[in-house]
Amino acid sequence: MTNIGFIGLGEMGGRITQRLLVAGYTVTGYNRTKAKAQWLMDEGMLWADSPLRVVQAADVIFTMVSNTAALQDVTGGPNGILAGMAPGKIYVDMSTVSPSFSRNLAAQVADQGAKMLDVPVSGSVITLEQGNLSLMIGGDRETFEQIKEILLAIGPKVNYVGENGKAVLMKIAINLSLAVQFQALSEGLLLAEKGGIPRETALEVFLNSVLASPSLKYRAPFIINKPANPWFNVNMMQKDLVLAQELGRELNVPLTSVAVANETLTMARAMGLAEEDYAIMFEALARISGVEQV
Ligand code: NA7
Repeated sequence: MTNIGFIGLGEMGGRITQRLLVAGYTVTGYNRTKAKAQWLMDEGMLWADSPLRVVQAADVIFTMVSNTAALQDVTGGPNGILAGMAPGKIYVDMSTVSPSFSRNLAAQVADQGAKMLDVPVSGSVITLEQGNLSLMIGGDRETFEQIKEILLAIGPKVNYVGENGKAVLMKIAINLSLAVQFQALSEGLLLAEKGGIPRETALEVFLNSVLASPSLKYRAPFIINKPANPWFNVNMMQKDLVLAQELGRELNVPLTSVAVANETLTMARAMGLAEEDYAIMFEALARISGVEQV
């Protein structure tokens, strides 16, 4: 069976690694903060001391880190991924980062005789745990076919999108709706609440309506009960919207609803809520609407 490497064992990367271990793969992992990976070592993951060491131990290497700067940190330098890339290795980045950075990285990987795919995912912690994650694939189709079985062990929906960078572009195009939908949900709920309908009632009716998307179904309840650990915080959500805005400017596509949702996230940051799950957009809008928090 293929030896797998995984770098970036956060909320998503950690759980994906766990799925790969359960599927029977040997996984060698690295995380900047080693303590956060202890639970995976307890479940059989092998530890390596740097991204380079992971690459040396594996044939297919995954990364899933916060943003473009983090990806630069784990790929560059003498202990980075690029230093170990060689013919026969396949590198898969699952982070949501700048598509142009991803394309450049793929070119550097190809210069060393290896292959890279961008494979971002749609879905959250709960989607992943339920085995319903959706994966988008950018890069050459042949490389995708080579590792399709591994990707299917992560999630049941794998969609080939196009050449390098196209899957991460697609992911950003999808993710902008998360915040935009939450903005509209929050505004509707506040209208209902200020008009005299209890928040719980309004939320329940909303989630029984045709507007209850899968993402709103799992995240809207956070308006009533905040999660113990944020699944995707304000900073991370805003990172995706800013990536969308950069693409909008580059491709001349006005993203008007994104601009509004992005300002709500900035408002939440200004209120000291940057580390909260982005469902806190509701609270930020409630405060400026003069609605008491329950
Ligand atoms: P998390 O849970 O915030 O995890 C982020 C991971 O990225 C975590 O392993 C971090 O290590 C790692 N990270 C962050 N910055 C760096 C730097 N500079 N160097 C090395 N490693 C770093 O995010 P998610 O799992 O929810 O999401 C990951 C990506 O998937 C993101 O692009 C999403 O948009 C989609 P740490 O544990 O903090 O040491």
